[in-house]
Amino acid sequence: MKKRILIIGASGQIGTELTTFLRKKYGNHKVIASDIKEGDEAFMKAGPFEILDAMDYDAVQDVVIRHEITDVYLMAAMLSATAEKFPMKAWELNMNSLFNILNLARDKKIEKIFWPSSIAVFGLTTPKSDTPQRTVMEPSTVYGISKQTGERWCEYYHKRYGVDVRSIRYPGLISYKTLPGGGTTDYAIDIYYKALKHKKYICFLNAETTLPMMFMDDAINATVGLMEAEDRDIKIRSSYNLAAMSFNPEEIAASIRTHIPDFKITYEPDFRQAIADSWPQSIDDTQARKDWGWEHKVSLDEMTQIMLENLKESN
Ligand code: AKB
Repeated sequence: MKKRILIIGASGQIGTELTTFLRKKYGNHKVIASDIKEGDEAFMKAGPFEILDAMDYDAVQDVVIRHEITDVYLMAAMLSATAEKFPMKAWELNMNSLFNILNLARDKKIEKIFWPSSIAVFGLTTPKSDTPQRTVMEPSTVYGISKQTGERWCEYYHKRYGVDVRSIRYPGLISYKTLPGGGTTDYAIDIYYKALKHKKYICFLNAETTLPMMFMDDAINATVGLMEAEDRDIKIRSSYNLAAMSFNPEEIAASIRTHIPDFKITYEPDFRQAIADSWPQSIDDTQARKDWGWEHKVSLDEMTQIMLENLKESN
């Protein structure tokens, strides 16, 4: 098979697990990991690794040509909370990296793109529960604005230049292998670390903040599933709604208490509360399930068990 994959942002939370998954599937030498910084040594040694700035068009093109890349997964981005602190940097990174890849595909230097969008594309005027695939979208965060704009450009490049671009609106993603950085949903990872270490957690969102979430294995299966789907089955070229579970901090704390009965959670909401309040509570992903057979597997309680078991072992 001619397929050769480049992952940009491979040392990040999603990139690390995606790289490992794709290397197992296609062979180590067929998956080129890249990031602006070096990652875990074992991970970098397992297959080809390039230091790469996603905003540097010439550098990205050079890696694409040298490694005869066919598919690119662009996982580099500045997430919601950090983006509020550095609005222009976030806009530059999130948009320029996308244009670099879209333009390489337009010029037929690569065949297929995966680009992650987010539930952050929705805003205060969007219906909060079972948010439909197509609805009002008035994002109020820099990150959300960049993702919504990105979605429009993806659809435009598909319609105008025939670019095969595929995308998912990720909910909050929970994993134990690599820490996330700068997101609003990150509390749902940190809480497991603190539960094991201190049996208490101070949450930066309030008790009732329900948000859509997903365990990383489901997210990786969805990502690769979408990339492997037949072209004719992909009906959405902006980005697909995707859902697994929704919970608030009180509910995840209750799930942790089934393993650590004296675990305590307290609340000190900060600027991230307003970001979370602008996002949906649950997502309708009927279209993804119908078009390319998406199915999630992991529930909140199953995820709690996996998280606690694995974090206990690694500590
Ligand atoms: C964030 O919290 O910024 C991300 C996201 C929902 O896209 N996890």
